[in-house]
Amino acid sequence: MTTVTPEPQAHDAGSFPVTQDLAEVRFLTGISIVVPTYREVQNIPLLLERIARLRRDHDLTLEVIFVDDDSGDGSVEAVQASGHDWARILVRTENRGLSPAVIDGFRTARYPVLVCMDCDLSHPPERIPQLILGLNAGQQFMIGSRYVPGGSTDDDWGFLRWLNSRIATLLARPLTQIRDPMSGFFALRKADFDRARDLNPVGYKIALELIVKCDFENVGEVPIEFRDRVHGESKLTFREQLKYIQHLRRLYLHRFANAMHLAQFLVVGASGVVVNLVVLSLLAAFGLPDAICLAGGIGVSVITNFLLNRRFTFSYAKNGPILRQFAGFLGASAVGALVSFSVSMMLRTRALFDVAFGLQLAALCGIATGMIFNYLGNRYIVFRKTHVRR
Ligand SMILES: Nc1nc2c(ncn2[C@@H]2O[C@H](COP(=O)(O)OP(=O)(O)O)[C@@H](O)[C@H]2O)c(=O)[nH]1
Ligand SMILES: [Mg+2]
Repeated sequence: MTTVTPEPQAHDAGSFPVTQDLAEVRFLTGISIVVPTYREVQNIPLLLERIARLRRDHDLTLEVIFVDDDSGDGSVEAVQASGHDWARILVRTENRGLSPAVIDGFRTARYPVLVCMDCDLSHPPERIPQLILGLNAGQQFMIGSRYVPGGSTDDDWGFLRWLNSRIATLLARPLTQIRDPMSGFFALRKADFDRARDLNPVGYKIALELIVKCDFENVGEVPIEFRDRVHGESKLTFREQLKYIQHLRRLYLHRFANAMHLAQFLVVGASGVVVNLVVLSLLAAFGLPDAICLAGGIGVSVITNFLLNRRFTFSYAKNGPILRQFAGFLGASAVGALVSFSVSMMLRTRALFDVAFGLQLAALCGIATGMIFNYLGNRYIVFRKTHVRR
């Protein structure tokens, strides 16, 4: 992670020193700026005006593509009225939503550098050259960030809105180390975008989706002053925020497939321990002999473990032949169960030590030993490494 720090005076939005580096931006290939819009008719001319100034000042080759979800509020006319031949608007009527709109815009972009930004003037277009300098310096993805030194949000961000944004960012931390992955202001190369596979953006967080699915490692941040919108309304609803949780789960499964399976397997195993202890304590309460209590606890927990693993951990196999799967599972657990039972009984009957263990403690020790056997059996027998054939 790198932070590309702008020149100190660049913090006052709008003014932008043309240093040696920034001058270089002129020689870069063209930039396609994609702006998802929904009911932004008032903001379109204001944004175009600022981009026009930027284009002039830096002699940039660029196009602006508004991707509108059929707002019907005069947005199309507003773009046409601007008279800029480098600005156009796509009107979508299907698969509505911010992220799909951005992806559609990127697909129709004609230049090798892609920029995405909001239409509501929250994102300063004057920072675009710095995003591009980051790409030039070897970054794969550059993001305009509120949370790196020099970045800020408007003062009237209420505590709840701030907290919400910070929690959302924290939940994404295992996926990316950048400070502001929630930002909708970013730049990347079209060639990298074209290589992205299984893009499946649910909701708002298109930058996060791209960083994870494109496996970007070099991501840089440029501080921005985030301005609250003056015209129109935010479309970030509570429903969108719920979709974010769903989006995160998919991204975690994509990035950590093996670890997610193991974690689910362990959670199911832990639930089995609880089931085991509850069942054996119930049977003991009826005054049944220890052997029956221990066997009952193991038997019931093997069944619940099987059902839960089939439903969650290995959910891809949940429609397979259940009896055959159960037989396989029993075979795999049999050794562990037998060890668990024997160890518990030996602890209980003083066959191992001089003291007799309590029933539950004996059961827990048995379970722990049985699990080690289960693991070793799977590791070295069921899933052993096969010999390399010549
Ligand atoms: N095409 C399209 N654009 C959208 C949609 N929802 C929001 N936008 C645009 O995406 C940008 C960010 O949305 P905004 O409502 O400002 O979200 P906020 O900044 O998180 O409050 C703005 O330019 C919106 O006009 C949508 O469903 N389709
Ligand atoms: Mg906004």
